Amino acid sequence: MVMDKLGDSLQGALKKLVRAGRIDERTVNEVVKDIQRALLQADVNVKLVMGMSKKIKDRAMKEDPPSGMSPREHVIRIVYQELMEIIGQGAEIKLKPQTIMMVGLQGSGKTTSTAKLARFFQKKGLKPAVIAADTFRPGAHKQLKILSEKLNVAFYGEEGNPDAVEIVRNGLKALDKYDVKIVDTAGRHALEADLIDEMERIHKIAKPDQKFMVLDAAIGQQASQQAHAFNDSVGITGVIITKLDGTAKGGGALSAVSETKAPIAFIGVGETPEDFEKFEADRFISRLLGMGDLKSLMEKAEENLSEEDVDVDALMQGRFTLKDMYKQLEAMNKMGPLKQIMQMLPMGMAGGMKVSDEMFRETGDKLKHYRIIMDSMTEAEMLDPKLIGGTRIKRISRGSGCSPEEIRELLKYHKTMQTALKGLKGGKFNLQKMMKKKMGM
Ligand SMILES: Nc1nc2c(ncn2[C@@H]2O[C@H](COP(=O)(O)OP(=O)(O)OP(=O)(O)O)[C@@H](O)[C@H]2O)c(=O)[nH]1
Ligand SMILES: [Mg+2]
Repeated sequence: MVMDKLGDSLQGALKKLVRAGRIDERTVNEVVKDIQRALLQADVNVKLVMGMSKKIKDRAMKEDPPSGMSPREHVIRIVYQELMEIIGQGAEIKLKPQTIMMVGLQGSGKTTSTAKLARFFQKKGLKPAVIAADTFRPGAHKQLKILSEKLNVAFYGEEGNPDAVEIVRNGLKALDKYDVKIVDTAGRHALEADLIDEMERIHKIAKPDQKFMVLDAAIGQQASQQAHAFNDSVGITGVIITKLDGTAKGGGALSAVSETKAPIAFIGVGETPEDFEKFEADRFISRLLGMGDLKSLMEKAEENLSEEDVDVDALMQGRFTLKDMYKQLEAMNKMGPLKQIMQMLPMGMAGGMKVSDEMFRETGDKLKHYRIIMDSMTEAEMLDPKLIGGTRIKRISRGSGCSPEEIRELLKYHKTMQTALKGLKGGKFNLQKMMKKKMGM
């Protein structure tokens, strides 16, 4: 998972609060020490960490818990708020026609993020198009072309033309009828004169509404220098932090960017076009702290499911037939790796489990079997699984080539999901309630 290690350590620290008999100065000190260690390991700046820990300590000892909040919850809330403070709010992304210019050093993930961004707007119902204005690196044109073809996104490029500015000018004209035009530019290994000059000229022609700087999370704290440098030359409106899936230094990059006051717009969490998230600090931190993230799960679901796919109202009332489950499995398929979905569930729902890659693979295989089994059921059985008795199980087993045990397991799985969904109904969206449950308070 993204920033797994930091998440684990922070969750470990908060668990100390639960285990402690009383929340006194000693407990708070211990928890704060653990948090310090966790943040430093994630490459967050020492000064920032020290400042934050002092604030947590002071507030935890001096402020009275708001009414109705236990001392434990109070401390957790302070930790949450102070983390928000160092990560900052995400950038505002408007869902309307606009031109976006991508800038960043070589290999930071500009081209990949251009495609991901196009996908993002496409899912929101806008018509995106991309322009290949990297004439510096051989193959850049082709790379973006292939990516956009896969996504069914309009592409403009002029292979062989070395004049990036001209390409952008022509491209914007040719793509006039598209809503969101994203310009991929060349990267260099450092912010040098050539690059600045080209960026400025493209900037003048494109008059972009957004200028996103793409930044590799692996550079950690140094992100701050880079953000400053790009900001000084073209004035960036948002930062895309990529490769958060592959580094332990994500905390450094996130906090350093936040310090420069350039808001973080998106994060890249893998190589496929779906591995991309709009950055929202509160969700991000909830997830780090292991409090689940129903909000983003729900949004992800909304984006990918059309209404006929799932009857959300029925689900919320606990009406969850095998047919619904089948649709859900299909939807999950659409949504991409199961692992990502599971990570967005609150710990309670995923059973508080730490799931290994292996288990995810197994679960994925299982779901495939489940679908085969359900294909052998009748419509009536799908709507009312109680109809499925011993003889029917045998029939379905023969029809699907799966064992009767597996069919029983599927029925049990359906029951569990049904119960879980009933639980969802009970207002678990409330953060405090979720925390309480998770922390056993
Ligand atoms: N794991 C992971 N890999 C990423 C992510 N974003 C980009 N990459 C990979 O990073 C490498 C470089 O990405 P590009 O998009 O080509 O980078 P670029 O900034 O366009 O590079 P230049 O055009 O050479 O300046 C590719 O192998 C991408 O697949 C991410 O969020 N996670
Ligand atoms: Mg590129």
